[in-house]
Amino acid sequence: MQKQSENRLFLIIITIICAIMFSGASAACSVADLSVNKTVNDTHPYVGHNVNFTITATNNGPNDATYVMVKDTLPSGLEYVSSTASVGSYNSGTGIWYIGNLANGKSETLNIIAKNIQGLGQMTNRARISGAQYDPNRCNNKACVSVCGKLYADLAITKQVNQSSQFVGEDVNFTLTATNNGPIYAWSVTVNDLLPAGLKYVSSTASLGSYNNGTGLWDIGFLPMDAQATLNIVAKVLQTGQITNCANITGGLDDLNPTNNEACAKVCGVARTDLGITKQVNNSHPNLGDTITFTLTAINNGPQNATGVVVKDLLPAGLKFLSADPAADYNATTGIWTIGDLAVGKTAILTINALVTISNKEMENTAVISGNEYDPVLCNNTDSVTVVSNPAADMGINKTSSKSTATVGDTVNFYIKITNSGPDAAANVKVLETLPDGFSYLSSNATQGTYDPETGIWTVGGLLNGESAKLTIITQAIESGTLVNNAVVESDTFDPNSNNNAASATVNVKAEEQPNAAGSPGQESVNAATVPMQTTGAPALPLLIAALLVIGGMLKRK
Ligand SMILES: [Ca+2]
Ligand SMILES: [Ca+2]
Ligand SMILES: [Ca+2]
Ligand SMILES: [Ca+2]
Repeated sequence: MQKQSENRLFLIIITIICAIMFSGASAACSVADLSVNKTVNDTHPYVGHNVNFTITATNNGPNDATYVMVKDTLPSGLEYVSSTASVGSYNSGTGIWYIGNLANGKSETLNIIAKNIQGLGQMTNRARISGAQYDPNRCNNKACVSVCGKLYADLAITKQVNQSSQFVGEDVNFTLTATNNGPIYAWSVTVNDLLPAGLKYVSSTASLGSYNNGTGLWDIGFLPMDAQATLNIVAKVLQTGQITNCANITGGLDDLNPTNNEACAKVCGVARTDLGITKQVNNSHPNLGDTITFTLTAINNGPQNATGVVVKDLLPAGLKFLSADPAADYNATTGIWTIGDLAVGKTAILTINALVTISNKEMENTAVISGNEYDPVLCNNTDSVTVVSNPAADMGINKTSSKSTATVGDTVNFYIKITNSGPDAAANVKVLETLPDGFSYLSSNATQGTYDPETGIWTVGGLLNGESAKLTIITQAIESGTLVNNAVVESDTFDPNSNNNAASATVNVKAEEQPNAAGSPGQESVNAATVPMQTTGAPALPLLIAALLVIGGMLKRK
């Protein structure tokens, strides 16, 4: 109906103009070759996207044109958005762009922006120009341009791992989530997730489609708008350090948002190995001055090889380092035993020789092992041995006699002194003091303990560091000769110096003088008891008595 009325109007106008011309006036029927051209900026607009049509109306003359208009009705599938005209205005309802006058040689333009609401398929937009003048060339009065709609879908992938770090040999769980953000359904959806080196496929579960661990392709297929599909992949960690696992998603449609089409998850492979140390000593109760040997055994219980293995074992006070084997691996100053690499199941052994420099002391010696790798079992990384050095007491003995020369029948005193020079108390001290033949025991006295003349044992008992005890034995010389009296001290306590544990006293005993013998044998013993040790010379009192006897005899003879 509209078109018919337009044509009618056109004919009326032409009739009027020509009637005037043919009425004898000078004017003749005007001729104007109008043409229209149409272009579009995008022949394949995505659904929901705009396209921009440019319509150009031109008067090719030779006369000016009037009542010029272009009719351009948008086809179904294209929705009017806006328009801009160089002259006149466009009525999207009627599709008419009324230009009015268009001078010979002039052009006017109209831009129409329309949205693709159809999606797929061809949409042809036509334009037709007309004016009041006679148009000798109708072939250029129409123009059309077609657009073909396209679809797209914004696919997205996310990827997560249940643990950011995991021990080598253990599993991690990756979760992939594929999403179709639309605006329409997607097909031929595929996720590529080939596990990188350092991860070994164990198993997988997909909510949609299937996963091929050989190709790494998760074939989802059809994925509705706003729908999600998930894939769980269990993989074993094979190596240490960071391992990056990426996945990307593609589909049969264009994806206008590529930023969310790849996702990566990182897992850090952690090495672990169980190092252990044991420590032994060959003598846990040594004496002062002993050399003891520690044996350290380091072991790698696996499951991985160990690197940077060191053992710290500093000798405690009271133990002086002597040597180590292997010597180069042990630093006695720092106490560090450097092992370095230690393969699974391997052991390393170090021996340390140490001198015991303190007595009566409990010394704990600890070794601690460590390496570069994580050690899940710490209770075997330390081992200690306790060395308890025995008490030590340097017992010394000194022995003298009241005289170095004597006559048979004389009383001879033996003086025995024992001293504990420490450093500790001496327990159960005894002195073996057996009189040699030639002396007859008379009596004895001791500052501590008792002397048994039958056994010759002076049982002293305990002596503290620095304490002394004395024993005096009173004897009578009954035989002549060079008589040696030995004495030996001992105790249950270790004696670090055995050089001073024995002493002796020698007495030269002469035979009794027969002619002038006077006095009883016991006379001298009484005097000797009052005379302290006298190693040389003769007692003064017997000489005095002998002199008095000689003088007495001389007087009788007179
Ligand atoms: Ca024309
Ligand atoms: Ca995307
Ligand atoms: Ca360990
Ligand atoms: Ca001694």
